[in-house]
Amino acid sequence: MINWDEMLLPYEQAVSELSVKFRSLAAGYGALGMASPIELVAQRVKHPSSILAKAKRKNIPWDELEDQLEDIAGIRIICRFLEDIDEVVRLIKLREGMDMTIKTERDYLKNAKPSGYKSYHMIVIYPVMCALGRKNVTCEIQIRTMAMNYWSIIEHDLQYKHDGKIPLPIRERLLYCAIKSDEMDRQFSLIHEESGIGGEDISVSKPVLVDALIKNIRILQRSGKTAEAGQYNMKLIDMYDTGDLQDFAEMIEETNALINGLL
Ligand code: 0O2
Repeated sequence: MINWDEMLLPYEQAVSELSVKFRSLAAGYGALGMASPIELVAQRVKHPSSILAKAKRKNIPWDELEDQLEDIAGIRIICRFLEDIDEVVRLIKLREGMDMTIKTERDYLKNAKPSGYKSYHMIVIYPVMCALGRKNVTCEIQIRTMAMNYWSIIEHDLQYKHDGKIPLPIRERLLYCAIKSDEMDRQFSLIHEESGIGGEDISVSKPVLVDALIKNIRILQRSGKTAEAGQYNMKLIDMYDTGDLQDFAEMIEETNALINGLL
């Protein structure tokens, strides 16, 4: 008799902890004005009905469920660009021995599934200390682009709707979509490379810089540097329409220097 609450507890904790870790990592890039290779992080623990269905499909005995089903805990890392996938894989490998062990990797980017499915999978062992004690949780990390994710979510829903037997005409159209999605990923990669934005965050825009400058002005105001704060406020208003990104970046640097002088 399986006690589902007890069995799934460490898996729930593992996906919660891992999501926080990957989201924090992504936020760190943003805080430094750098482009994060991680766009989104999703987590899920497989529902008991899916666990039972998969165990049945793969002939896994009930008492070997946890040893043989490697994706009860699942983390999905969504990237903007194809090249970000390699970076995320590299970052995960750096964690080896730190907070996880990598068990296996499956590269469905180089070798797409016959369905057209593309993704990079890593099976990791992640130790948790939960209410029931310590447990090494096996977790599947899927890394893919937004385009791959879009395709796979729709295809996955169709698998369910058709009980795993998607009619041939739909499968053909899905394959066509997978090819188009692949083309889109490659075009975005080229645009990314050609625009020469390197490691900078392409979402850095005038509103982002203006907000950063106002944040600095407020720090100066609160620290008693009211004259300097007033001066930069006026400069900001004067240049709001005509200033370019470089002008705002320079003002941020100048105000950063003033703030550093306060410390
Ligand atoms: P769910 O509902 O997402 O959890 P295998 O029998 O060897 O092909 P295995 O051993 O589970 O499958 O490993 P694999 O192939 O790496 O697949 C693990 C997960 O990858 C799947 O879990 C899916 O999430 C995803 N996946 C694999 N192939 C496909 C595909 O063709 N289409 C889509 N949309 N997703 C896929 P589950 O348990 O199948 O599904």
